[in-house]
Amino acid sequence: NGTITDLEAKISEKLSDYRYQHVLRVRDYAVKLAKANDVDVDKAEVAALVHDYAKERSDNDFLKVIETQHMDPDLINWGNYVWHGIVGAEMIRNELGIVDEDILTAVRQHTTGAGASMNKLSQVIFMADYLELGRDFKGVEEARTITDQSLAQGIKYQIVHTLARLIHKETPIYPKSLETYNYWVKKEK
Ligand code: DGI
Ligand code: FE
Ligand code: FE
Ligand code: FE
Repeated sequence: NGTITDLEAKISEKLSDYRYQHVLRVRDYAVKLAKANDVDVDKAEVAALVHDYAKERSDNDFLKVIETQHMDPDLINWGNYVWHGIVGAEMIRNELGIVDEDILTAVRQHTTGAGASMNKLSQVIFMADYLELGRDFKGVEEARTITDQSLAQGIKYQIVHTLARLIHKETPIYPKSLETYNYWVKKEK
C-alpha cells in the first residue's frame, strides 16, 4: 500500500530508530486489538503509526504551536509527555495532512487516556502503546492476558498501575490522567 509506505517514510524521518521500532510494534499490536474488538483496522494502523510522531520535537516547537493554534494556555505548564499527543495531533494534521478526527483524538488521548469520551479506537491505541511486544515491565504478561479478555479491564489495569508508579515517583499528575482513573475504576469494578 503506497499510502502507508509514504507515511512510514515521513514518520521514520522524524524519529530515532529506537522509537521508530516502537512505533512499528505498536502498529502490529493495534491491528491485532482492532481485529479482536471490531475496530476499523485501517484507522488503527494509521493512528498507531503516527501516535509518537511529535515525541522528539523540541519544547520550543510545541510552545510555538500552542501559541499559533491558540491552544489552551495551561498546556505551557506541562511537558513533552503531555505535548507530544495533544499538540502532536496538530502537527500531524498540519504536516502529514491527516484530518480524521478519530485518529487525531486517539493520538491526543494515547498518553493519559480519557473518561467517557474515549472511543474504541482510542482504547485500542492506548493499550497497544502499553502492551507492544517490546514492553517488558513487571506485569506486562498479566496486562496482555487481561486485555485479550476485555479492553476495558486492560485500560483500568494500565491507568491504575501507571498512576501508582507516577505517585510513587512523586511526579505531577495531569488532570486528564485522574479523570481516566476515576472513570475506568468506577466503570470496571
Ligand atoms: O510515548 P511513549 O513513551 O510510547 O508512551 P506514552 O505517551 O504513553 O507515555 C509517555 C510518558 O508519560 C510515560 O513515561 C508515562 C508518562 N505519563 C503518563 N501520564 C502521566 C505521565 N507522566 C506524568 N508526570 N503525569 C501523568 O499524568
Ligand atoms: Fe507517546
Ligand atoms: Fe501510552
Ligand atoms: Fe508510544
